[in-house]
Amino acid sequence: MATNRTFTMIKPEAVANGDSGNIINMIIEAGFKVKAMKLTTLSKERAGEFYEVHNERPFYGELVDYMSGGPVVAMILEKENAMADFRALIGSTDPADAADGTIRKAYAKSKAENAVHGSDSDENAELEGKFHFSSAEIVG
Ligand code: FUP
Repeated sequence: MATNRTFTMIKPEAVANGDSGNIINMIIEAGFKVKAMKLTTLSKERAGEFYEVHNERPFYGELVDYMSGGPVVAMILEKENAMADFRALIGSTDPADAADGTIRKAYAKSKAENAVHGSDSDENAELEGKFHFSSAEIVG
C-alpha cells in the first residue's frame, strides 16, 4: 500500500552550491509538505550505515566519503503517493538520463554527485526517516 510519506536528503554538493532553497521550492511546488527538516553533517560511520545496502558495490567507499564530506538537508515529505511521486520528481540516478523538469536534470553534477536522495520503497522511506529524525522532530 502506498504510504503518504517519503524521505529525502539534499546532498553535500547541492548544499555547498547554494541550491538547497531552489530544490526545496521545487519540492513544495510539486505538492509535498515538509514534515521534518534539518541541516546536518553525517559522520563516515553514519553515512556508511545509511548506504549499507550498497556495501558490495564498487562505488561504496566513494559514496560514503562524499556523503560525509559536508552538510546535507534531510527531510520527511508528505503527499499522496509520496515515494513514487518523489522518485519521478528527482529523475534518473544519472543526470544525463534525467528528464526535463526533474531536480537532478536541473542540479545534479554526475551519477555520484546527483543533488538529492529519494527513498526507493515505502519501507525504506520509513526506515530512513527514523534514521534521521525522532518522532518529536516530525510535525503532526
Ligand atoms: P538512486 O536510487 O537513484 O539514488 O540510485 P541508486 O540506488 O542506484 O544509487 C544510490 C546512490 O549511489 C546514488 F545516489 C549515487 C551513488 N551511485 C554512484 O555513486 N555511482 C553509481 O554508479 C551509481 C550510484
